[in-house]
Amino acid sequence: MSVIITVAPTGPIATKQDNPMLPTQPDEIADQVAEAYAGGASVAHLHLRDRDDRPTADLDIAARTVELIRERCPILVQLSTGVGLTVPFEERERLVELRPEMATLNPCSMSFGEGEFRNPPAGVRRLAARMRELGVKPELEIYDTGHLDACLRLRDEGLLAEPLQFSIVLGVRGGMAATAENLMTMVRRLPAGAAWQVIAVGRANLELTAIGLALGGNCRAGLEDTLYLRKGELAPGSAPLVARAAALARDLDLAVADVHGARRQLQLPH
Ligand code: KMH
Ligand code: ZN
Repeated sequence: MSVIITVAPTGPIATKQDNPMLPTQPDEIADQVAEAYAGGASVAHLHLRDRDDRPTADLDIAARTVELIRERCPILVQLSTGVGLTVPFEERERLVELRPEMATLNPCSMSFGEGEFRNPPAGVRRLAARMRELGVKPELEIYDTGHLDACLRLRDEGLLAEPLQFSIVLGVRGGMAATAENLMTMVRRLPAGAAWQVIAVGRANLELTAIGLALGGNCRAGLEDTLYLRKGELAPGSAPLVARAAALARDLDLAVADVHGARRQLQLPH
């Protein structure tokens, strides 16, 4: 088994004012994804922005971004159906119609910082069913212990196929705090055979990414999760964060998966 590194170049909230290197337009995102691919990322987790840099689920913008990425490198594409807190669920769920290799599935509604992240149960079921129909692999985003239980219920209802793939999200205000203890609790509770990665948001990004790798998980790196390389030093893009994650893995004697290895491990069709 080798470590799958997912690059997350653009999130739902940060702006270029927070970090001028944040890519927001399709060509900027594609360029940074290609750099991250060269540094060891095999999956690209994507949020899109409109011309005014607001989060969007616009299918043309998404398709254009994916096309530009495919021109540059063969990285696996994972579209975020989380999109952004202001975009209605009914728009967000349409993104899977582009049939990316993967897409996120956020199983529950929650507070998210000062905003609300709406994932109504009927919508989540509909989206899970549609992803299964289209052959889009869900990345299950769990921000709390109850979110894992919700995913297991979806599995039991036949809406999710095994092996399940989880992101354990730590550090969002409204979800679990970014602590090693919370990570351990979640890892212990995962069903046998599940793939998982840590998404550590904010200051604890480096530390919890390292702990996740040491525990046998995959990892995610990029400006979506932290805007800084270290305290007071803005990251000049996602590639340096990916390079750091790859170095951490190698220092732990773990191989970094290429796209073929990632496909195999996640049991995606070839
Ligand atoms: N922004 C992260 C806290 C998604 O895009 O669907 C979680 C995330 C979820 O990446
Ligand atoms: Zn995301």
